[in-house]
Amino acid sequence: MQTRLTKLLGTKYPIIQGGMAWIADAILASAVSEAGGLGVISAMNADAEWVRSEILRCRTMTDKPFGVNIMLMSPHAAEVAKMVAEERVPVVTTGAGNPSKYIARWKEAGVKVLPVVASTALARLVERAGADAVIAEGGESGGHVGDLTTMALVPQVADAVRIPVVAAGGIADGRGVVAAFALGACGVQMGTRFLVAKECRVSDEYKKKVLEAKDISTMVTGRRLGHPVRAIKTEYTMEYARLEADSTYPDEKLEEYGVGSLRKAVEEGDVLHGCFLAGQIAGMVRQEQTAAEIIADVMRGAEKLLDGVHWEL
Ligand code: TUI
Repeated sequence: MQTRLTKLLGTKYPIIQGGMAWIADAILASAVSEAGGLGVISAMNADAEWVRSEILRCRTMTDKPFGVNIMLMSPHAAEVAKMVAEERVPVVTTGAGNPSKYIARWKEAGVKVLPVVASTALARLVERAGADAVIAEGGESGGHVGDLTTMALVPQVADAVRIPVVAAGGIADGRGVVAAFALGACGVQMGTRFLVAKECRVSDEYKKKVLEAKDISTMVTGRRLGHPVRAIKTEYTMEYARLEADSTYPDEKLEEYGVGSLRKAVEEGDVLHGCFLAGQIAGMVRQEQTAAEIIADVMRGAEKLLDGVHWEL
């Protein structure tokens, strides 16, 4: 299936894997890219040398295009931004901030730039700064979330910019892909469904939490500190919500309570202190599959719905 996104990225399918912090490594990214999507390595809070080693590792496992996601709140964002230009990675996606100051350097190095945006204002800004496409991510997604839903955000971003729009947040199957097309996107980004990929090396407890989740199993915490994140509801997130609502509990202690919780979920499977980031579609994710099976299943579903439909994508 060819769309403006597959032409831009040089991929077989219009599917990007979300740059999930602590989770999206060279193994997952190369598996998604080999399967015809765009695999993405998360730079999370790591330094440039760690990210460079993941890029080199990815290149040993695939010769297909892949990306690096730079979380702009990371203390190492600037050095990682410089390094991905040196390495000429095919694609950069960004999250949790405005990447405009880095875009010219990436473009000079031939890097395709796809910022994640949660508003039309940021979409317009990054288009003016030279972004190749935008990923419009609604608050149904896991991790750091904006205010708008995918349903409301994607068509407004599609009207606001001329560059291709990728929809993210709440998409897990072919129905979501076709809905994204109907809203004006020419591709999707999925994170939560890839959490249970065989090539995704999160703890077994993490996969179990996603597989057991139902529609109302996620919640958002962290609004008080300005970084709202969606995760699977657990004792830990409920306690965080209680502390957050308690105005006598200081911000610094709340911040402290959150430190390390994602790593504890991903690496240790710590169900008491871990924060299991996942999107609202976790309830639709029913089985562990290879990245190739996930992509084939999503595309089969989309193509079935699109049979006989002729859209300009
Ligand atoms: O970034 C994400 N998802 C993430 S980042 C992350 S790591 C983290 N851990 C703890 C606390 C906070 C982050 C986990 N998940 N998605 C992309 C995304 N970007 N969603 C929303 C935004 C966004 C929001 C506001 C992008 C820009 C923005 O405005 C920035 C500006 O300067 O205008």
